[in-house]
Amino acid sequence: MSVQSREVVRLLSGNQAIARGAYEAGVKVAAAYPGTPSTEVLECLAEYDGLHAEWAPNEKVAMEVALGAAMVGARALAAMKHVGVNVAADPIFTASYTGVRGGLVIVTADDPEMHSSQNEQDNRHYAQAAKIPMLEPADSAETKAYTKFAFALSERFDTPVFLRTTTRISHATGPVPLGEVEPSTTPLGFVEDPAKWVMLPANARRRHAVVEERMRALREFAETFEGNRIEWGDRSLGVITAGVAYQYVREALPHASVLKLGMVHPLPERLICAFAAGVQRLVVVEELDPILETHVRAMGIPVEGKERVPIQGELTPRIVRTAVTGEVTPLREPASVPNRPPNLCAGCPHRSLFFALNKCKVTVTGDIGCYTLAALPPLKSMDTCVCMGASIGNAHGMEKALGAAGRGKVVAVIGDSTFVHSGITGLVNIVYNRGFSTVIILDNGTTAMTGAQDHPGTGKTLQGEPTHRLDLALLCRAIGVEHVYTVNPHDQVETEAVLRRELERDAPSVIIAQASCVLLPEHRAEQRPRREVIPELCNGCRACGMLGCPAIEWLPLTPEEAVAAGKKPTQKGIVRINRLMCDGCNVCPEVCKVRAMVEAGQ
Ligand SMILES: Cc1ncc(C[n+]2csc(CCOP(=O)(O)OP(=O)(O)O)c2C)c(N)n1
Repeated sequence: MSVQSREVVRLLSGNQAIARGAYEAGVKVAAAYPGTPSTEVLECLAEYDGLHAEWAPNEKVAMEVALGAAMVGARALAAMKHVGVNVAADPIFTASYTGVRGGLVIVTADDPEMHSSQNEQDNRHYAQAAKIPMLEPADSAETKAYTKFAFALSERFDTPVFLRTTTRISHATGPVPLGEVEPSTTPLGFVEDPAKWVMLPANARRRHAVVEERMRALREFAETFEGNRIEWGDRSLGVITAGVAYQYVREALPHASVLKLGMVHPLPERLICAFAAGVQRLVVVEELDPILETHVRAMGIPVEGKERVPIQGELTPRIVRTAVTGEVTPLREPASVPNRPPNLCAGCPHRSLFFALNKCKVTVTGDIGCYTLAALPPLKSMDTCVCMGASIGNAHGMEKALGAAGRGKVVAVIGDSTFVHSGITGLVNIVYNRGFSTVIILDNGTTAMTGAQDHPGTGKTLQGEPTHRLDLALLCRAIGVEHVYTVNPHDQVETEAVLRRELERDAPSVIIAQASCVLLPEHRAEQRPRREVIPELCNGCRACGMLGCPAIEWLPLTPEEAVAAGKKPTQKGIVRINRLMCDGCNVCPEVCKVRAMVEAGQ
């Protein structure tokens, strides 16, 4: 084999494969807002030359940026986690009407089992509702191939194309043959065409007809799309499946006949009929909602599905085997790993803020980010969490409903990235509607939850290059909030004083709790004195345990050990600070009533 003809194969995750596929398709513009499990798509794309990749402040903007690029003929991609599609749904639904010029691919990374999400919605519904074709790969190689193909499909049918992955596909790695870059031949430039681009009702009515005609053509295309394929096996059982569920079916039911759908919308009805006619028993195995099943049943084909296969959570080969055959495979003994609840890092500024906030005894409308962990013990200081940006509207709604009784009783807490994503309009609303809420912005200088991505408030781009830094305090003042204060949450005395003062205020106020995320390299590079406990002073009261800091360790003592250590026999233990973990935030000394926590010696 000559060197030229040898295929290069790389081990790539699904997310890396999407980036590679987009690169090979000659994508020109890519935009995203981070969110597990899709985050790495843009991080990987940013490493390729010849394209522009950016973090958008939220998914709606990412989608609009990608659509703009597609309007002028460039191939473009927007990537988001499943709930991001909710945020971007407005432009997505109308982009279905306008169509594209350059290929436009929308990556939706769904999260069955909710490994890191607030719900497990099945975004195949969006393909149906927005009348947009959707491809669903089953491994990394298919993910790359489908991504590349999706751009061509988009241009051929003048439509955005959804590429749906789920966590297992996004994060699992597999061999991927690399290919050549094959860009679009569409010339760049805006071609005026109001009937296509200006969705006034009169134009939109005509475009809706175009969409219906396109769906008809796509249904025809689906019949011969090679990603929809029958794998004949034992004809006594036929399984229709797609995505990662296909892998489970192949493992659990190796002899079954399988119809693997690579395109989950629209569906190839003739192919489905042919498959159903060729098997004695037909079962649909799909994760989450009965989307394929409902369609097959509506075609008048008797089929089994969700009465056997769980509607909730991820599937596994074991679940699939039991669901389809009734055979129960014994579970392997679970590994004996101690249960460790998620916790904020040692030195996390969120812990300090919530510790101070706890003392104020208020209802805390929360938001999504690392700080959501404050809802768990021992801090237990967040009372609601719905979706990104909801904290501010929730607080305002509570206060308006409670009237005078609610004054000073409700606080909204939101991270800096989340505030920029979808908190700003909530704050505008408070000012506009003469609310009086206190809003706390937890400004740790990053999008920590998803792995420390930059955002408009960090002053750095996706590529880490310097750019304008959005000044949150200035922005809040421009919105009309007259009382904007920045505090260092590690300074408990100041933070508590400002919190109490602003809670009492009869006007909206914003407190920016500003201290770096401990995982940022610049923070780690700083030298800060660590803390240690003077064992002779510790009386085992465990007041410091209320911080939930992982660097604070509890050493249990028997009555004999307590006496030997010079303590009362009733003292149950003493506290020790793990110096490797301590970040030197200096909050624990404020909590220790016996002043046992001091600066550590070298
Ligand atoms: C619509 C939507 N997009 C993305 C996410 C994923 N996500 C959850 S919280 C968050 C941002 C967290 O950053 P920040 O608000 O700064 O808080 P931090 O984690 O830094 O404390 C992201 C991107 C989501 N849950 N919903």
